Amino acid sequence: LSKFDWPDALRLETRLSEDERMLRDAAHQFAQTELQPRVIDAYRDEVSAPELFPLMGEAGLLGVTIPEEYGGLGASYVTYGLVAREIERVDSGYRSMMSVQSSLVMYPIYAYGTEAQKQKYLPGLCDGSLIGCFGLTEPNSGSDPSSMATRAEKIDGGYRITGTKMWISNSPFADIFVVWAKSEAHGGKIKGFVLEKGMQGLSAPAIKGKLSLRASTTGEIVMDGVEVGEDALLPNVEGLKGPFGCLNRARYGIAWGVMGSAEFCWQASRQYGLDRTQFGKPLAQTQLFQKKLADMMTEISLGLHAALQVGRLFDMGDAAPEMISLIKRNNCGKALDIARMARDMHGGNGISEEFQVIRHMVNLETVNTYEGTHDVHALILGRAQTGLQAFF
Ligand code: TGC
Ligand code: FAD
Repeated sequence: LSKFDWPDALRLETRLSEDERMLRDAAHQFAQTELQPRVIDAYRDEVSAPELFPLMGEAGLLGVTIPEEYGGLGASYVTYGLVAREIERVDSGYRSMMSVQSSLVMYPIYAYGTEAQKQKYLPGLCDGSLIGCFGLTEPNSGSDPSSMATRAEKIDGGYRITGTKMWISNSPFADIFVVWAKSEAHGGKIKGFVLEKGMQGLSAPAIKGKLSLRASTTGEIVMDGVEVGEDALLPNVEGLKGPFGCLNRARYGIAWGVMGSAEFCWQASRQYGLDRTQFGKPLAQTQLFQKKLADMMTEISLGLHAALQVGRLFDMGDAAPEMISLIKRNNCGKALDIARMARDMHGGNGISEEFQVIRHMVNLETVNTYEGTHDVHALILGRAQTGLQAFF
């Protein structure tokens, strides 16, 4: 029998290829040298940081799965997951900036767009000179996007789009807006459109006062009769499967990302327990503390291996959306539990920005909610096994 390696209890490392390990290490290096030094101030001061996009682009972290001919890395979904994990080890908000750009903006242009749209937008989105956002959620339409009120009316040579999107990551500084609207020219079906900053009637006010995910900028998208040409339409998909095709990818990346956040909290708690003495011995020498560390290690190890399995299936073209719901729901819920536990294990220091666990904890409240809430994914999994839908 071999020696146990506690940080990699079930040997994820042995299941990664050389290329995957190399790109993961590059992402780790970038996250620790570029992102970690900023995050405490950025979170406290709610700093908007569009300048991070070109830095992430240069490091090859945007458009990991987009083919090289459009400026991406053409790498695997497993690699994309590993990158998300390294960024979210620092902060969920930074991972959010990256995953919206890659899965929710580049993917729909790549999968549903024309060759001209791909040539026009993808290289700039990959190198970070363009920033994108994705507008599905509305003030009265969150878990139930089929009820959206945004409309595209047909006009001569194009469309007029009217509606408001709410809680949109990156929107206040975005150049490119992928928005979903019910199109009268397509029988009222949902269609995707690519809008550009500066269009008449388009604005993106910031949402201030978030007490979670403060290092990521969030806003609205207000479309007051925005007129676009035919070339703004993403022609190759219609219906909810358009936005859901993007969400499958982003949710998958989140399942990896939150494990990075959880690993930070776990390892910080272990170190804290070794360093801090109470009642004459290290906290880490108490049974309760060790039980909590054992639970953390177990859930993280299982969550990472589940994400890897879905990633491998994704790369073989064999992942089902329900598998993604399973890992998004489980890994977010478990990461949130771990972050709450870590906050407690740090005692009073646990509420200080310096120890960082409370920032992860509060971020994970958002991550557990966006991209399908914990309960919505339960309903998806309930429907999958009973054949009965319980949404309405
Ligand atoms: P339902 O009847 O289930 O499906 C309607 C049509 O969509 C298709 N579909 C999918 N296609 C591909 N992948 C999936 N995962 C799909 N899920 C559904 C389905 O086949 C059907 O197609 P068709 O051709 O038969 O019409 O639709 P429903 O209205 O009953 O859906 C219910 C529900 C709850 C499952 C769904 O609406 C849902 O998942 N709600 C959650 C909404 C959500 O996730 N919003 C995310 C907004 S974006 C975001 O949060 C970004 S944050 C990112 C960041 O900052 O990191
Ligand atoms: P609701 O749908 O109103 O849900 C409220 C509660 O009711 C939840 O607990 C939910 O689980 C529960 N619930 C809802 N329906 C049912 C049901 N049928 N049965 C039982 N319980 C139910 N959206 C985008 O389009 N683009 C983005 O970039 C984006 N970024 C975001 C960034 C942040 C910081 C946040 C907070 C949100 C973001 N979102 C984005 C929106 C996010 O996807 C939604 O908040 C999420 O889908 C939930 O919708 P809601 O907030 O309207 O909650």
